[in-house]
Amino acid sequence: MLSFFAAHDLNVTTSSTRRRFLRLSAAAAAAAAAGGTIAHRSFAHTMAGVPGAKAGGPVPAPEARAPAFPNLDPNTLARFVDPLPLPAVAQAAERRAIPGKPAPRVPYYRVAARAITSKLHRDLPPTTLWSYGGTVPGPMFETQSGEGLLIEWANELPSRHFLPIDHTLHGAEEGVPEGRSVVHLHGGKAPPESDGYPEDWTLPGQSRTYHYPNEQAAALLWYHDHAMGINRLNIYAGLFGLHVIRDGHERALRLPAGKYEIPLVICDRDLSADGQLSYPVSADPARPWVPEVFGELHLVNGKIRPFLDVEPRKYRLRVLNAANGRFYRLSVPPGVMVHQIGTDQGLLPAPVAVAHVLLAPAERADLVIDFTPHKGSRIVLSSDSFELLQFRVSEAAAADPSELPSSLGALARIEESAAVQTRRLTLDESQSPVAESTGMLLNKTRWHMPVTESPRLGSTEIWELVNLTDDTHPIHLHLVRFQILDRRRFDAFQYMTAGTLRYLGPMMAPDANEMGWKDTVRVNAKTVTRIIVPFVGYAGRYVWHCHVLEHEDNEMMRPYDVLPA
Ligand SMILES: [Cu+2]
Repeated sequence: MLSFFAAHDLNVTTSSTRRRFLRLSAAAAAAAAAGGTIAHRSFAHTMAGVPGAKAGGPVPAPEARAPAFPNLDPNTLARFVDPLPLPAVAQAAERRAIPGKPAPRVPYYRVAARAITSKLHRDLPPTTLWSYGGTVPGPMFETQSGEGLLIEWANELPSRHFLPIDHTLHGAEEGVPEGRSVVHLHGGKAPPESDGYPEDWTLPGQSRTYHYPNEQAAALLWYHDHAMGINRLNIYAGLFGLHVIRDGHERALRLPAGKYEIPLVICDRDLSADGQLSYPVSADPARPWVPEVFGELHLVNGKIRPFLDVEPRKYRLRVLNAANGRFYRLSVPPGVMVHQIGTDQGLLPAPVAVAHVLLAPAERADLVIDFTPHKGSRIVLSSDSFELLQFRVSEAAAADPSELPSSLGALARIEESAAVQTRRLTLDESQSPVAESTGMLLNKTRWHMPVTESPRLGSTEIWELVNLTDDTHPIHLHLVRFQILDRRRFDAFQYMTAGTLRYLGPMMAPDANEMGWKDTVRVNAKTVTRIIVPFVGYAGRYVWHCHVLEHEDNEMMRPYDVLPA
């Protein structure tokens, strides 16, 4: 058994607790201000050293913004009363030609984003959500490597948003349509015009057809909204779903399949007492953005704390962390054997026995869990103290022809010498005088500034991500997959004052369950994380960003250009 999360990952928890405290404090201050007892003053922005940053002046005292209902207490909800829903498999409407190519004709799907209501728990009234295809998560695309598909993404959303837009954020200014939406296939090697560029949104009543060539190895991808400045709200509202790619290599391994392969999409939400989505706001109604969101309720495939009946045999669990900002640290009770067999972009070289699985937002884990010795047991999948899902293992013996091979296939590590360039890129945070986050940047550069990263198609680069902040940031690059080289702690104070990099410890190899292809990497606080990236696929404009959605929406995202070879 390996315990493979490093001590510095715990910064996530520490920092989140600090922020939660500060946010609650701010809310209390606002409520008091509404009563006339405390004159609330907004924090001045302090973005010293950040090009293009403006210092925010004093602003008028905010009006009361207390939620109409206090949030629902998760302890009031009965545990494990709803069966785990499984996402429906998307059905192609017909076969169509790819634009500009008469043949071959490929499966064509149409998926509409629209408002729905859904019961998140047996004892709750229906909750208003935004959905792809009528469910949250949306329909699951079952696809084959090398077999492309077309998806017409139709925007049938309401024209007004139901969650708190912050009009001070880039791309979300007053007057920009609130019902905007654009879909990105996370982990997909897609041409730029089908990648879902954040500013390439559609309006309600419009649609756009994207082509996904699927020329990539078997992996669990996911699609989600990526609309500029409101991405965090659209995903919180429910705009996400899974896209599985299969291939012959994976099929030959005889892993648990069919009804023994279970997708698990995990996320957290807050609900008001009447069961409606509650997205937290700052104390300043003119700037409702909050730096992170941590919901009290945990949903798996759209239900709060569901259960799943299983047989005493092996199962394959395809897990996605679809939360806005929460890191999940998954575990089952000791004695239940779990192996990780794959990561974001496919299989590991060999299974890794795991005691915990740490998943940042957007990361995926491919797990094999063995219920064989646990007939008649009830086994809870948890994240620290949060219960997520209960497995109910039947008493009757079950046949299990599936295998957990000792080797999953060769996976060559990329030599550092293959890189033609190393880019040093910082992760930056600015804070108010009371340590409330006011914004995060990549390389001290805002979204609208000219492109600074332009790798050439076909070349390999090392990106050295220098995290000057107190948080772990999951960094995601569109289009490509990469390997993690190493992580190393450094003296952030010296870097910020003198500009020189002084390491404070040895190079740490990636964890055993990070040794596969990745598309999202945890860049730990005060740590340099190096990734090696072959830029293959297509020339054109893409983005890279932090996958804490509140960070992404507030400038922690940059365009990059893949130049023609
Ligand atoms: Cu971040």
